[in-house]
Amino acid sequence: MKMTFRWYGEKDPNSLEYIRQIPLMSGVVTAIYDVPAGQVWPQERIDALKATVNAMNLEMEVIESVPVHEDIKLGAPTRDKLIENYCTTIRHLGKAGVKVVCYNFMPVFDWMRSDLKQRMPDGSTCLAYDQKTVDMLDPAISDLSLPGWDESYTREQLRDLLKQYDSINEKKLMDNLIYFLSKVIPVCEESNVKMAIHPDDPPWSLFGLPRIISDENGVDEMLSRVNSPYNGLTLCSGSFGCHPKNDIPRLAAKYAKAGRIHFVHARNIKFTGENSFHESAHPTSCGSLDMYGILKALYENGFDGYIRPDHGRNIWCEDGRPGYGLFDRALGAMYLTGLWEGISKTI
Ligand code: DNO
Repeated sequence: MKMTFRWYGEKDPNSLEYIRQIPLMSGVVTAIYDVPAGQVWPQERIDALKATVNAMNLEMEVIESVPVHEDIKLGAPTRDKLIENYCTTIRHLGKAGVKVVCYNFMPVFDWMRSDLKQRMPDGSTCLAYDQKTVDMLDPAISDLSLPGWDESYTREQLRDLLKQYDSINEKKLMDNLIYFLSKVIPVCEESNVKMAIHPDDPPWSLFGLPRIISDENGVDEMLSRVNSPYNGLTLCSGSFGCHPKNDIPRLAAKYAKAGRIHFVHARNIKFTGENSFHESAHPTSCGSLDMYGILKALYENGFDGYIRPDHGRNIWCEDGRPGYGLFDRALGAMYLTGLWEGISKTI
C-alpha cells in the first residue's frame, strides 16, 4: 500500500514541502487543471509537473482526474475524436511513469454536497449532504456554487446540456462507458496505466440524471464487460458508503481479491437521515463506516495499490478548499497508516 495525498498544483495552499513532512507519504495525486476536458495533455506539461513533484522527493504515480468529456458520456458523434485524445493523454502519462488514472462517469455534476461548512459541536466544520435541501434545487435555474459543480458552463449551456441527457437512461450511459473503455483499455495495457473509475457521489440519481457506478451491480457490469486488470476501480469508502446498501468491507474484499482496486479514497461519514449524511473525522468511531474493517479487508485480500485520505474537516482555524485542507487530511493519513501497520503486524 502506498499512502498519497491530493495536491491541486502550484495554486494549492498546501505546499509539497508540507505534504512531504507527513510521515510515510509516498507521493501526490494531482492533475493538469487548465487543459479543458477533451483535449490532449501535452507531454512537456506532464513532464514538468512530475519534475516539480519529484524535486520534493515525492512520486507522481496517480492522476486524479483526466476528465471525460460530456460528449463521450452522451455518445455524441464527436466522441471518437475525443476518445482518441484521451488515449493520447494516457500514452503521455504512461511515458511519465504514471500508473493509475482516476476518473468518473457522472453526467454533468461530479460530487455534490448541500453544505460546505456545517459547524460541528467541537467547532470544526465539515461537508454535509441533505437530500431535502438538494431536492429544492433546480440546476437549470439555481444560482449557487457547489464543489462538484462545473462552473465553466454558462446557465444557457448547462440548460442545453441537461436537455441532451433527456434521452440518456442508465442502460445507454453504461453502453457509452463500455464503448469508451473498450477503446481506452487496450492503450492502457500498452502504456501500463490502470484506469480506476470513481463511484458516483452520492450513489443515487441527482436531478433526474442517470448514475451507474453506485453499487455492486454497476461495478460488476463495468468490470466484466471490459475484462482487463487495467479496467479497475477507485474504492471510495465515503461515496459508496453513504448508501447503507453498500457494505464497504465486503466490496473491498471482493474487488481487492479480484485485483481490480487500483486506488482507495478513505473517508468516513455519519448518517443523519435517509439519503443524508455529514462527513466526519477518519476514525471508525467518529462516523458510521468501519474503517478498520475496510482496511483489514483490503490487506487480507492482497491490496497493494495507492490510497489517500479523502476529505477532511476544517480544523484549527484553517480555511481550506472544501474537503481539502491540510490538517485533518494529515491526521487521516496518520490514522490510516497506523491502522495498516497494526493490521499487517497482527494478521
Ligand atoms: C471529490 C473527489 C472527486 C473525484 C472525481 C474523480 O473529492 O473524490 O471529485 O476526484 O470524481 O473523477
